Amino acid sequence: MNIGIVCYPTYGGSGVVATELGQLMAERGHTVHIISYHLPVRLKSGLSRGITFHPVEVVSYPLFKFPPYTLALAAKIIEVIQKYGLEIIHVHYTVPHTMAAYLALKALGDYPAKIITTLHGTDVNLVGMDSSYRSITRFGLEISHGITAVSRYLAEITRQEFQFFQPIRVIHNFVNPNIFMKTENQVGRKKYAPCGERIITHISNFRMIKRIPDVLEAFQLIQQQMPAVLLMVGDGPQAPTAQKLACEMGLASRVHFLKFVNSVQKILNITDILLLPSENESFGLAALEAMSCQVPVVAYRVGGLPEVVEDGRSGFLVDKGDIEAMARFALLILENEKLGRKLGERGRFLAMSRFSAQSKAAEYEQYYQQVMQESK
Ligand code: GMT
Repeated sequence: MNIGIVCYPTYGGSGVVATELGQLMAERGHTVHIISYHLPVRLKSGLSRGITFHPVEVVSYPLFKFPPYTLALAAKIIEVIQKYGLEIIHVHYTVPHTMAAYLALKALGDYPAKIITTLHGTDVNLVGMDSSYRSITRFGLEISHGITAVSRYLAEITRQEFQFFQPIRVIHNFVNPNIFMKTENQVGRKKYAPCGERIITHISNFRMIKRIPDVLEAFQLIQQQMPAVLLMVGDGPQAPTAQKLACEMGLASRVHFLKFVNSVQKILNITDILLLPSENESFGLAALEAMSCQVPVVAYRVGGLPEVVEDGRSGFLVDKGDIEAMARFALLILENEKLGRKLGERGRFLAMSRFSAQSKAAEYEQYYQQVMQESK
């Protein structure tokens, strides 16, 4: 198949899922065209065979207070279709990717490629529900030839909130268990925990929805009971506030803000517990990557997280806002090596049996074929 993948290139999960799926499809013999405004982060190590990257260039002009990205993207999709004849345009994150793909097909006189939209979360349950985007998001759902959601929770919330009753196929996110696997990293451990401190990690795009202050507060309670350090991986709008807060809480020497790291798995390999106290999370890719590295997860019981983390078996889920419970469960794991090991092993088992990259790539491939056979 000739597949176009439209995505955001950033560190957020949707860009990671999109580009890793592109790589998997290319490995399976398909031709893949990735269309985005920058080279996606997980492609920076190099493009593999069968993948071409097409950058979207947005021309700015004094008249444009807001340069029209949707039009530039549609124009790029047109160009790629004219040159390579796409059969599937798989857009990740609805806004504005689905609308741009639709525009491109219309501009080419109803070109017969199929648009598949993968919903990732905030595209429908936050941005899409804002009154300024609601109607156009619903339109995007209606004109998609196929729709997938990364969790049952997200499919359900989309049906309810948009009163949208066409089929939504749930294909959970995935992890490559050969990359995200437990390996020794004594050097890393010594670097951040020279005196044998326990290592707590948080990984996110540091947006409000991630509730970064809750991470710091839970960590404060943990480190009052045992020597520990906190690794904050990622970057985003809340990072400066978090740094300031860590200082105000007297935690500056124990909290390391690592920003973006090239190899998340290396950090997970020195991590004892991953904390994920998000306000909402349609899936929680960071939790799955941790589980794949045998790291227990302590998170809020929100959104699609219960579909990823088995409460009591691969980590613990606590009520949203219950920072004390989060710290208590983290301490329970840290104080009980056997429990930590059991949770880690179960997480690895789940990652491999339910969320392996190869099985999800096969599901997407089968779904592409199904959508191509259906007429709409
Ligand atoms: O975080 C966002 O605002 C958007 C998006 C992204 O690009 O990272 O995140 C969502 O997609 C991920 C991949 O499917 C999911 O793992 C995240 O749970 C989801 N984020 C939210 O629902 C907040």
